[in-house]
Amino acid sequence: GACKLMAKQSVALDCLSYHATATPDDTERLRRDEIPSSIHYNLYSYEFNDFPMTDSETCKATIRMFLELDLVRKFHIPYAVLCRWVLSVKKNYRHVKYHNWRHAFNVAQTMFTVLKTGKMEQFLDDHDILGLLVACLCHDLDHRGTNNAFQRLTASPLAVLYSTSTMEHHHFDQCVMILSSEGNNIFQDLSAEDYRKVMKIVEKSILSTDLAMYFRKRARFIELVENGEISWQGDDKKELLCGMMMTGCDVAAISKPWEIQHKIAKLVADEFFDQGDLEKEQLNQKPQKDELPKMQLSFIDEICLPLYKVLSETFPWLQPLYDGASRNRQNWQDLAEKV
Ligand code: 5BB
Ligand code: ZN
Repeated sequence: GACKLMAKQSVALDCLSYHATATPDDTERLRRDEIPSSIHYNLYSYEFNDFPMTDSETCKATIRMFLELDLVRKFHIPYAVLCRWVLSVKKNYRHVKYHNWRHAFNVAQTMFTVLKTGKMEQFLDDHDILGLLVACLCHDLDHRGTNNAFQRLTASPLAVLYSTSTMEHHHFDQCVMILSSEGNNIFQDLSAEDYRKVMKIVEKSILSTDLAMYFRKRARFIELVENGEISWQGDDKKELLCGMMMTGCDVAAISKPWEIQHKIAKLVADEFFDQGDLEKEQLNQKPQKDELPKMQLSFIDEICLPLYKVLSETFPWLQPLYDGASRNRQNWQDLAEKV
């Protein structure tokens, strides 16, 4: 009744109150900076590597993606607002080992490659493309390095607020909050109808990054493909396609050249084991210890290869994602057999 509602409101305030946006100085500096070309940043490549880049370069490369997709012109995004928004988004990622700004940036770059090199642009309209790029950049906002199960088990305020897809709902909330902060609304010139349309795509795309939704999505996707789907038009089919693309980009570290994949897997493992330490502390649980190569093999076999298989059979220009994951499977297999 009323008491429960009050409790929920205070939980919501607890979860939604704090966030910071970009400083005027940082915004002004970025606004004045020259934005190098996509070629300069290697943005069209499935083998893109962000490790050598500075944070400032990742912001400029992000702006280059908006320019190259012609979103700034088509949606009348004020350039200073775009600069401020990118910096604000970066600022609202925490310095956890894996689910940080660099991960979000890489997911966005993979989406860019999938749209351009992967030729997926042809199935989407401008609203979808804007929504997808924003969703990629925002899809893990304020991640704490712990998963949904951890939120539930520790009865975190977030889990009280959202019982399913807990973190993903929070990522979307954070995305909305940044957009509604003074000078951060890159959608400010959209009509009410376009605004609603793009926000719906952002929301559905962020929620679809909950891996718990992936298996259902994949089954429905395969069903459509087997029934000869080729147009992918219509809200439901579009949403499914965008969801599959989001997951494909979210886990694309698995398809990177081996040196990159190996480094990123270690970051994922570090974050997993940090959560394991917290579980021991807060829940008296024993961390389940398994070896990294074996864990990566099951991740590749159960999640990544089936996803990239159906995607590349349907959209041939996405084949490099399958091939990269397949090569890394062999590398992890070799390591698993060594010990
Ligand atoms: C993932 C789903 N989870 C509920 C149980 C464990 N699995 S898993 O066996 O596929 C798995 C995936 C196990 C270990 C993993 O990493 C150990 C270092 C991974 C893994 N996940 N490996 C990766 O390289 C990447 Br990228 C990912 C995706 C990032 C984590 C996504 C969040 C999943 C939380 C449920
Ligand atoms: Zn992610």
